[in-house]
Amino acid sequence: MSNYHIKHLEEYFQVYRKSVRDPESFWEEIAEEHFVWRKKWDKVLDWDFSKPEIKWFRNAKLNITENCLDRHLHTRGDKTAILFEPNDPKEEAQHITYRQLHEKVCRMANVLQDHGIKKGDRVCIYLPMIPELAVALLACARIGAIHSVVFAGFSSQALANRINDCDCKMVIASDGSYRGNKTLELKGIVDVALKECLGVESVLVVKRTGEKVEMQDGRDQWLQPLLDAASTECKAVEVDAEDPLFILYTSGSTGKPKGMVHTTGGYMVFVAYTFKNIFQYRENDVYWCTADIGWVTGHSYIVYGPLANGATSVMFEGVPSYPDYGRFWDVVEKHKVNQFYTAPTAIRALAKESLDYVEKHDLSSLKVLGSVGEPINEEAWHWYNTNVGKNKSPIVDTWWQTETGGIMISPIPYVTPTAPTYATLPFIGIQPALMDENENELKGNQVEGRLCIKFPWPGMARTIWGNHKRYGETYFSAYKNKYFTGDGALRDAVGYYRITGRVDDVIIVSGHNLGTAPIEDAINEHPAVAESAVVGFPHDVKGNALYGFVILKEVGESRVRENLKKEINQQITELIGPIAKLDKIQFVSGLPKTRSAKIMRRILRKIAGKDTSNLGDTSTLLNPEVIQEIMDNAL
Ligand code: 6R9
Repeated sequence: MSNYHIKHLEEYFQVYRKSVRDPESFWEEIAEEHFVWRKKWDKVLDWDFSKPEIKWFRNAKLNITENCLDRHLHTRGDKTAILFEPNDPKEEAQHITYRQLHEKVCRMANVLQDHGIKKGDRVCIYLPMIPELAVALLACARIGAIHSVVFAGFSSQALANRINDCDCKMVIASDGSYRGNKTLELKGIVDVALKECLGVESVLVVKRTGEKVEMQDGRDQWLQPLLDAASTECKAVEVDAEDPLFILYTSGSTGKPKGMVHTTGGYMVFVAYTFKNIFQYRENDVYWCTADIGWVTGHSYIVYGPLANGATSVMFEGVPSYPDYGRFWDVVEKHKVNQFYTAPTAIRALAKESLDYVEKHDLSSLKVLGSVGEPINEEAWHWYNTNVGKNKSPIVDTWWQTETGGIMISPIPYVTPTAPTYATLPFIGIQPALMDENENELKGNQVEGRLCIKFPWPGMARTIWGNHKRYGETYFSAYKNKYFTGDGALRDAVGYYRITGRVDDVIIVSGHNLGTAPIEDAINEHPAVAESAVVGFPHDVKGNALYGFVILKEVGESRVRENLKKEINQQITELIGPIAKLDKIQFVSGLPKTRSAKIMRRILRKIAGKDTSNLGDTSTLLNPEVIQEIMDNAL
């Protein structure tokens, strides 16, 4: 038997050593014993980080939906696969069994095929957190189409860019979405986007809110009647282990968003194995991850990881504050949730509200608490541990990225002793390295540096869609033969890792990655703006918030300037989405620049964070005089 389910610390160390000593036979055993393949691989791993090229399970054939659905039908046909909890607590929850989910996926897969979608085609999914979203992912996977989910909070421009970047032929959207007491339109956003997307042949529309929408003849259709008419059987299309399963965009420190490409076989093995261990999932548990499927956490740990293990995965449409701040705990009590996985920003927001919201609910079902998306600060960790976990449910602080596909550094609950703010130990098969500025690996403990990974793992992204060169440059050029994460980390005296945050120009706001470059581009498109620089500053709920330093072409009167602030945020909302709005905007006459004309963000970050006692070395600045002015007027 392979070590699929780790149960104590000694076993962790033993299995970890095995996974590092002989990664190929380790992953081969896991892959062989716990998944169904149409054809086995002839080699487990081919890799060369200098190219970069990574291939797991060479020539193996499979369909991931046979692993997530078909194989459970005999043993778990009537078990709930997806437990849908709607935005409005008065609307009834839906328990979708494995058998029903299989049927729904087959129906939708048939509809996609009827619309000409074939293996390898890209389908953009722009849906709120309703069951059709999960069904749409799986329906694509069923027929070998590549899904590209765009979070339904992105603007029409951001949506259009993503659709065009990977040439989607189809968009699956809904009329609108519910978020707390608000109803948002989505189809209208799609319509605007599609003016720029000439390659999209069809739009399938889910009815959710009943908004009035415009349907373009010959292009747009309501999905439900098509599903009703479709067959409940659809043969799964066989794909290669290295065929792409999905594309998911993530912000980079420069340039446009990167379409990270995840392939099928390795991704499946990695997300399933991490899910099983990091949440210690047992057969009758109810597991809930509050992320949106628009982000990687939802892909890996609402859909693929849980379903590959035959788990019951809660899908929540709403927000933590509606109808009141007790909503999360209401859902935990109602569905007797055993594993609960959320983001520090949500914890901090809830910790500001009365404890009554937590205490009036019975949370005794909880066994494991998870955290993801950004570093969890000590205060939030303790609040979570004491009030939600009642000091008995371990917190798994899980560090990973869109690029890594699945969790990389995390405690295993009831196995690894936890410590606030520490993601603790590398997961099985993961070989982290901390690097100093001279590209040397920092050996031993009590060191701090840049976090790299030395050896491939099955869930890693294989390329950036349409730009393999950028993939190499972004992840494999900073340190020879290592994957560079963009994060800093320290390793303490016992070998535990703490992630210290991004070391590049990506800012994590409420757990969402935002690159400064696209935000600055959006600001600079305003006709009154000459130049801008965006940095993050600490925010007690969002973790970080955005501070923009903006140079105007003409200084103008203060009333005009106040209006300009609104217009700049409006511009950002239109080009990216409301998540990228600036909390503070300061108009400046210049930006601190190095002699090579690079903006010295380090200084701006200090000013934005009100930490100006030591600005560090400013001797290489071209225009040191602007610093005083910026500090004098800082917000
Ligand atoms: C899964 C996800 C990735 C970036 C990552 C890091 C930050 C995620 C974290 C964490 C500290 C954790 N991050 N989890 N930082 N502790 N437990 O969030 O993917 O959206 O691509 O973000 O998020 O900075 O590099 P993604």
